[in-house]
Amino acid sequence: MRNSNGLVDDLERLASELETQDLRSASFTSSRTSQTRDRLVRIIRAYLIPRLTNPDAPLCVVFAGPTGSGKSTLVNSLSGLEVSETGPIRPTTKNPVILASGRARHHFENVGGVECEVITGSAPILNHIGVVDTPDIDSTAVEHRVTAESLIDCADIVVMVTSALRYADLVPWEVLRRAMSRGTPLIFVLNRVTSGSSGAITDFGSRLSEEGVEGDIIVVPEHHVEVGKHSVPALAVRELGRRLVGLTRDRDRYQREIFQRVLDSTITQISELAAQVESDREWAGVVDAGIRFSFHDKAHDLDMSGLVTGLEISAAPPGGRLRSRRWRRLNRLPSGDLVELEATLRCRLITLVESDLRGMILRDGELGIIGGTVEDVVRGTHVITSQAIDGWLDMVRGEVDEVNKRDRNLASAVLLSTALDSGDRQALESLFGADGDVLIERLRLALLDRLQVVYTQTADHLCESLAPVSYEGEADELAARLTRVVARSHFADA
Ligand SMILES: Nc1nc2c(ncn2[C@@H]2O[C@H](COP(=O)(O)OP(=O)(O)OP(=O)(O)O)[C@@H](O)[C@H]2O)c(=O)[nH]1
Ligand SMILES: [Mg+2]
Repeated sequence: MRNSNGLVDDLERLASELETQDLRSASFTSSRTSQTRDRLVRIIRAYLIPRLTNPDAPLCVVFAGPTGSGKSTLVNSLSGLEVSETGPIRPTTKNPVILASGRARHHFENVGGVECEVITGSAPILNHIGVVDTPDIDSTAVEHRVTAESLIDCADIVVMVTSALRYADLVPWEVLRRAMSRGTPLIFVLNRVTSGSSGAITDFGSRLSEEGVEGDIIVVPEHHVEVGKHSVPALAVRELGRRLVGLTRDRDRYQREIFQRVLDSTITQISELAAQVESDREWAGVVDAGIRFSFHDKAHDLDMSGLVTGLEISAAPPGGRLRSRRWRRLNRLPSGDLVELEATLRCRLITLVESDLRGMILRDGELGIIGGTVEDVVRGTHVITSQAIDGWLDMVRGEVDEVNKRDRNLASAVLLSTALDSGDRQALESLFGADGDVLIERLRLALLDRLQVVYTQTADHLCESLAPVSYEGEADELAARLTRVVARSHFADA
């Protein structure tokens, strides 16, 4: 158990690399990726490395289990101290309490990032072990469970305490699986068994085998607890104490074995995590491609008819520029009218594009998977939408430079209405001659190209917004939504 071959450095490097991994795209299919990562880092930093650097520290025995199962009572009884509060109010233990020998105090003041109250005593059992009494794992106080789980991650042995009344509850089994996945040895205590509840022993045993757990159960019968006492008679915990002391007899071998188990399972879990992250990233790539595909070329589907209204220009006579002098004079447009037309069009175009984008985001991004709201994404594209439209209006203004100064406002209005809608082709010819049609085609495409940039950037923005926030409990729904997006893009492909 010495750091003979630079293992500490390797583990430290591994922990740092894990910590700095960017897992943003890795949470599409699993909301637990970063929790798993944090846990593996904790096991390396708070268990594996300390075991190499402090090989003589006492074994850390963590008592865990549901509220009221009698953990604190057992811990008190084992150590002969009555230091951990017990009581009828659930939950009782709010912060972890550690019983250790005076010499070992410093090993237990912070366990896996959890600040612990250490109480020292001289009971012989404390020469070899530190006993950790954890808050319950099943109460409504979520932080209790988090604390207990962090402590379990640092344990050399976990004593799972449950009672004849509570052994079937769901949460303890989840915690048990977690402890097992780490490779931690477990001792099972079925506490407070009465003659009436002896069936629970067989039942509990079957549940353990269903979970693939080997090992027998230490049964602690219900004892009389005197008023004002926080422990049961020493006899009640004799078997448990014997087992714990037994483990410490060949302590070095035991610790080497546990260290190796935890190390192996940590490495396996890191490999699994890496594979998961890799496949999540591929999946994220497919989702991104699906979204980008749906936004591709979509600006060209915009229906801009009806955007130009209130423009009163009489029908132009046939015969082109030469024949239309009178018509141009009659339809001269005051600058104020053109400014108003441009402003109205600008607003209507922005509204049209934004509501189209909103609809597409709602369909493809679908609320809940984006880091914020649909409105945040739409708002994020407002500036580029306005810039695209302003740029295009400037372009239209530039096209009338060649036109007789007095007719320029009229020419602008005709270009705008013809480019966006069918407009009056005769009017176009009266102002721009035979080149009018080409000009309109160019303007129309220029607008669509500019708007398409907005659609593409919105797709980018949406993909970025898919960065995971907290999907706890929504992972399945999320996966289903993303599958729909991808399926749609394949459908469109076909
Ligand atoms: N009569 C009797 N009462 C017991 C026995 N063991 C525990 N109790 C009582 O059960 C209640 C809960 O025991 P605790 O030791 O506080 O349980 P805990 O698991 O630490 O509970 P939390 O701290 O809430 O997680 C207390 O009132 C104890 O006195 C027993 O063997 N007999
Ligand atoms: Mg307690």
